[in-house]
Amino acid sequence: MNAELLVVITLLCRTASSQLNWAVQRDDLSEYKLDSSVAGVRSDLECATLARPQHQAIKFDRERYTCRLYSCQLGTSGCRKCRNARNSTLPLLLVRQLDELGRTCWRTFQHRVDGSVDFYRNWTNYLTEFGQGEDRNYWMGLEAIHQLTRAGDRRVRWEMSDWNGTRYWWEDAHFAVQDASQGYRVSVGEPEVSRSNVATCSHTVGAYMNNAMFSTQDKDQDTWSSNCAVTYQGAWWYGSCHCFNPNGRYFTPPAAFYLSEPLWADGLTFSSPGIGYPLNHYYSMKTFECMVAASV
Ligand SMILES: [Ca+2]
Repeated sequence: MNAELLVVITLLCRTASSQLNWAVQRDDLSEYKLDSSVAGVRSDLECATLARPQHQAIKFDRERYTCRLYSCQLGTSGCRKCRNARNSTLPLLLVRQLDELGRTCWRTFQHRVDGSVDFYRNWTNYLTEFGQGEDRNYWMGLEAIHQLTRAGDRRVRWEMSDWNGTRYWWEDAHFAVQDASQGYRVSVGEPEVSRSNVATCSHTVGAYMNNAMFSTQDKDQDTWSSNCAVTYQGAWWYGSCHCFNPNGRYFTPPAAFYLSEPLWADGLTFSSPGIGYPLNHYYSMKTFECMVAASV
């Protein structure tokens, strides 16, 4: 690798279309769409000045003097995953920063891709990391999530895909997890419609996530008379009980398509008000990923 590229360089240019800067970072181009390719460009800097707000990554080809402009297929604030940034097999791009604080990528703290890791675990297990790494089935650990978000100014992004390959995402402007003495209580801002392609529950509805402590099968800290973690076979910031259940049981088709009592809502389900199947508790998603804005 070119030594100069080991350093994440923030270009000082500020384009007319954006006040955010750019950083050199790896990412998965399959999540982007090539919008245009401009010939006769002489530098990264010039390439960056050509980007419009929809362009979330650019790539300057030094040999052909060509600037490629990419939009993200997961919304204007999507793509740019930290787990990709650390994957040396992926191409180096110039990516737009996520926010004014210089964050350049989404850090994965939870991820499900298949049923090869059991997520129905106890409190002690959820305190620390488990799984196969951020690219696959993964839990960062409550203490690490607390440390990552303790400043309290993190954006959070949720992504999932159904068994037809349709991808859904939504974001909240704020996400912070308190420490062990507070039961790893979460505070989460309201969903931001402009950064989402799916409507989701309001977190301030008392039954759901905001201000909930974390619960596991052996530590009931929810607000329900029974134990949400046992009933819904997961571990989460349950209120009474959940709008989505990322750490629930992993189902594969055809079982994933027809959850019903007593399995209703215990898969990787997502309930979107007013939309219906498959965005309700009868359908278990294929993948789920939870991320916060961070830097590499
Ligand atoms: Ca309870």
